[in-house]
Amino acid sequence: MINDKKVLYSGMQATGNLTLGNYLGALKNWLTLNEEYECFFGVMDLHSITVRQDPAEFRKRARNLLALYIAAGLDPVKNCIYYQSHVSAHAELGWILDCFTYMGELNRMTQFKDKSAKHSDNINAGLYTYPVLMAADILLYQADYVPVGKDQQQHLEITRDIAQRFNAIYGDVFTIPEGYYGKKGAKVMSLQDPSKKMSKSDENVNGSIYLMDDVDTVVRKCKRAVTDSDSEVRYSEDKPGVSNLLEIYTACSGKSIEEAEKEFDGKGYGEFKLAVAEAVNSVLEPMHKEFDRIIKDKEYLDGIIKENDDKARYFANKTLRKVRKKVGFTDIPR
Ligand code: ATP
Ligand code: LTN
Repeated sequence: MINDKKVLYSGMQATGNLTLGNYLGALKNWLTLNEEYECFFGVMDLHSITVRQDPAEFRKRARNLLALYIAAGLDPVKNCIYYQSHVSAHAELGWILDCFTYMGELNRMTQFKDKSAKHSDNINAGLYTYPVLMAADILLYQADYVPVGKDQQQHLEITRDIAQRFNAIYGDVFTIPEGYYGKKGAKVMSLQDPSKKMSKSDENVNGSIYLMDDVDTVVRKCKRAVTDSDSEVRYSEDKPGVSNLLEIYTACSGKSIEEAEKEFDGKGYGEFKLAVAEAVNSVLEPMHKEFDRIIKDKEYLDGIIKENDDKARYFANKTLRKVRKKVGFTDIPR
């Protein structure tokens, strides 16, 4: 608890350009939570280097991500929005927790398997211990809830296992976090292959709608989205393409699936796809305006970063001190 509020922690990697999946599966849910909880949202730049990054591009992406958090509606005064790499406690606790994590557990992680298949020339140890660093992120802030997309559920489970193992040895050190999964948009699929999740690192750019895509690009991508050979707008397991578009449409418009099915009853896919594009653009356009304003205001953004770094460090170091003591590291009063 911080200020009598439960703590919520989440973040995104500063790799690639954010997609509508990131927004609907994660960011959008964060917006509704910041009144009720004490929230920390990291730009997960330590995690990003598990895949090679071009330094200049990476720096820009990380800053854009931070600005996008704010543009999407997260108030940087009420929420602690910060860079993971600015708080060294993440890397320190990550190492300590490595020593409380079994290789057998890490071997089961599906994200590791997927990413090593994708980056077979660079299967590094960081990619392998990625979930342990993620556990450190969450446990440092004694988070009660972690809002993420369904794809991160396995990482959350290992976080709980590590925390419980540590607590069983040393007493109540960590809060055991729970996942928090939004109902709509929990898993947005690729527009080109609805059996795959929409992902910012997908090579096929037509599969993903990026938050920075302009109006015409969104229309074009929606028009090209894979559907099926009949023409019925109906939510069903055997219609993965149409069902995915319905998920996107309802998440962006606030309508229910039933309402949407009724709205497009007897109408073809062409009309439906245009309506999906319009709903998406109505979400993206205001975000673009805010983003442009924020990213230009260097002084404002730098000020926010400094303040929030300090806040994050304060809470993270509090937990780290406790952990160091429990483990038995030697600290002397200074
Ligand atoms: P990458 O392609 O680089 O692995 P990603 O697009 O999967 O990236 P992450 O940075 O791994 O995105 O995830 C950021 C957040 O967005 C996480 O909470 C994740 O669960 C959520 N998320 C990512 N993709 C989707 C999706 N298609 N649908 C719903 N949520 C998603
Ligand atoms: N692995 C996460 C990003 C992430 C994260 C976290 C999310 C890193 N550390 C801590 C929540 C809490 C992902 O979304 N791919």
